[in-house]
Amino acid sequence: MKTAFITGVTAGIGEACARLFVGDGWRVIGTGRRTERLQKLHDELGANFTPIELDMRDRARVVETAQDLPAIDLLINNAGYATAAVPLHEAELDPIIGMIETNVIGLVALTRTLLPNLIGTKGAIIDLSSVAATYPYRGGCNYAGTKAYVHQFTLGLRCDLQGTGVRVTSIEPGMVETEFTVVRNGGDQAASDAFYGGVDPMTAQDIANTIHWVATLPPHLNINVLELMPVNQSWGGFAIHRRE
Ligand code: 8X3
Repeated sequence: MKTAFITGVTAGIGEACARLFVGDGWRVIGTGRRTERLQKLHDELGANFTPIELDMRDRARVVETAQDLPAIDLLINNAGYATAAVPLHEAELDPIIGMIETNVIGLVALTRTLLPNLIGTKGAIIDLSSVAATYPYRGGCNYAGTKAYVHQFTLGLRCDLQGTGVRVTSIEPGMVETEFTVVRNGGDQAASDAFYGGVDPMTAQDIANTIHWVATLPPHLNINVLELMPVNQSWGGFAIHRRE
């Protein structure tokens, strides 16, 4: 039985991945901050799902958790979020630092600590980046920066892991309707509904299916980067300010 370690399973893409992989006969160890949701998922998925309460900002606990795991075949670095989409000169600093700690520092600490384990199993790493790594949007400079880090970290890791048999992939979705935009709008469900309204956005299940496809490809095949958007999302071009 193969084992996947998935961060951020209490909602959205991580939760859909936990369900899909357990349903496909994997053992899943899933982390999250919200105990009740972890317990609910445990009740639903049973013995093949092991919940671990973990805040990715707590680096000591991240390292301790990663050191204490059985053989892991697949690491899905999913935990991450965006702070309020306001221009940096109007934004509060502390939430931004927390996001960088989760999206980047926690991910690096976890991956670094788990690498000997993953090299031992000739496993795979799937990192959740975003279209924001490539296409900037107003109010997203730090979120985009974290996702650009994840993109480049993933590509660089492929170089480091050359010859080990470990596969590494960056998954880069656009609009996926999850709690992501509720969080990005400070808990405002209506703002999230308006953002996704009429778009036919991707679903967490769409991305989980893609991740599962990548993870179950033959071991000689590495998907480096995979960018996905709903058909109704594309690019807006440059914004130009003209003096009066
Ligand atoms: C966020 C992608 O398109 O919702 O990772 O801004 S989008």
